[in-house]
Amino acid sequence: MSKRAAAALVASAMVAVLSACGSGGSGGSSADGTGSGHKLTVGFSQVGAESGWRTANTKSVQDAAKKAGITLKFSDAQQKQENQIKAIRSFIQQKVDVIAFSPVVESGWDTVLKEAKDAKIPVVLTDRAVDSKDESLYASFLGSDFVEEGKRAGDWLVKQYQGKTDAVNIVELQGTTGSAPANDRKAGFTDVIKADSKFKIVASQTGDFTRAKGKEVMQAFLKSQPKIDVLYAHNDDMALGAIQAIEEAGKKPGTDIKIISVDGVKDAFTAMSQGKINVDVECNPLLGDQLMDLIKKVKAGEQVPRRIKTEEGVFTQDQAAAALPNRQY
Ligand code: GYE
Repeated sequence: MSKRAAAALVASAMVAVLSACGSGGSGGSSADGTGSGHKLTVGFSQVGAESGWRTANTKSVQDAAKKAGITLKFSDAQQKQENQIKAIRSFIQQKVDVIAFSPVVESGWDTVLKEAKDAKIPVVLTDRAVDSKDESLYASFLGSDFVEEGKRAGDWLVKQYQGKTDAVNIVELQGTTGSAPANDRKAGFTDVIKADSKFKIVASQTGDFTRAKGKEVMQAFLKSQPKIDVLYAHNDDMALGAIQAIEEAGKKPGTDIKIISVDGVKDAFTAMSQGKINVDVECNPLLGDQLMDLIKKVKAGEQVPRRIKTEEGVFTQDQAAAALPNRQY
């Protein structure tokens, strides 16, 4: 498919979702908005509480469920796949109407998804994707395009060093190993920077999307790498942890080491307005309303797009202070 055709497809899917939000967002005439009078029960297995992004996402999902008159059974997996599998099995046993979940890693879901399918409980993926070949195992996936986010991070870097020939040493703080955002943000970024051999990823390790791990791994990078020009962090929490490590090592984040981050949470905008992060690629966690709408449609047997992408931007330091008061997360 051409890029333009793909963009048109995504745009039409988004229009469909947006207009659906307008009409069904308040729940319609009956509690579940399907006109049946039966209150929907949804089992939702969340990844954990590892980051500012996640906190905002959880709140968005819980608020939207309440608003839509949906009973939400919420389960926190503490970043462990085994906990998510247990939660999904328990939702199946409880005969919930729909299961929604944000898979901590991409692979290893086929068995439990097949169990849900056999029990005739539809599954909706949100935020992160699975790599299952069998597409009948889930109804739809609502979330960001992480490869695109990685590319945006790479595009900024390429522009920043345009016309320069010296080697640019990059350290990378990866998200949770095996997760869609870690895999895809790495792939998108690498894809863009590989065109110019001056860009070198000299060290790359997981910081599990947390501040504490981001700090710890950055400390190790600072010890082992004689020259670091750029830090690419797969999320803001790891970037914020790394900033502490850089400052404790007597260096200036954003100046001595340029910092590229992803998410766009408030704390990162504050750091950006102080010159400590150079650019932040936005990833929107406020998926709750769209998710509830999608769930209602799936339960009602309506045709839904297989893939619904969220719209996002890129923010630089000169935009940070102005954008800060309006950040919702
Ligand atoms: O970027 C990170 C969180 O899956 C998009 O997970 C999400 C990522 C987000 O822990 O902060």
